[in-house]
Amino acid sequence: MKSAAFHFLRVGLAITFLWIGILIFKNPEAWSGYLQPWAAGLLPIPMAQVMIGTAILDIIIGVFLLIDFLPWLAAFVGAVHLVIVLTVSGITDITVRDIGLLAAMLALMIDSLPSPFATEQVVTFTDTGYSPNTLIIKNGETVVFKNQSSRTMWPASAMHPTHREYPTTGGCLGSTFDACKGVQPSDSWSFKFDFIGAWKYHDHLNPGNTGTIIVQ
Ligand SMILES: [Cu+2]
Repeated sequence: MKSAAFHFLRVGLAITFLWIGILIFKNPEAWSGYLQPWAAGLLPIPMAQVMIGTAILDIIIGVFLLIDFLPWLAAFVGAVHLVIVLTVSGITDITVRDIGLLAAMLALMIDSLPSPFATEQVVTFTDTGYSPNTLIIKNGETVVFKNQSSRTMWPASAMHPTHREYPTTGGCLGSTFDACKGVQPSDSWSFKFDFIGAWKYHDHLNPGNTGTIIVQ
């Protein structure tokens, strides 16, 4: 998740939906012509209100996607909207584009769905080091580093001493994958992994103790 491809798709679809929303808003009558007569006959409220509502919905979807706010929900509503458009407008010259947009929306939704199965994974720190030494997790999962040793623990991204290997900034030294302080025996420190890769870490107080979190 949150790869460059996700952001290209998110911003591209945001521009498309904002743009179409504004176009419909400026000229609702022209766009209502795409509705098949059978679909127009089903409307419980006047056509002009339906088109204004559609314009507002498209703009809201566009704004949500643009600011990366609940992108899975915006993409879901956008995909439902496109299915309705494909259904009520029949096969026209622009159908081909709506199919592509629908596929892109579904891809965006699937990629940004919050995982209901996201669980906590545990790495235990003992006097002999981190266990398991290599832990494989799914992207978005949280790892709890539990200190069950007799000394203070400080997990942090490779490389010692700069801690810059994990690709975030804003930590105390480099990456945010950094406890930034000693964690006392029987305490723990948690970190949520959002980037796919093999992330090496070490104990900042005892850099010989290392481990790897593989995020898939
Ligand atoms: Cu270090």
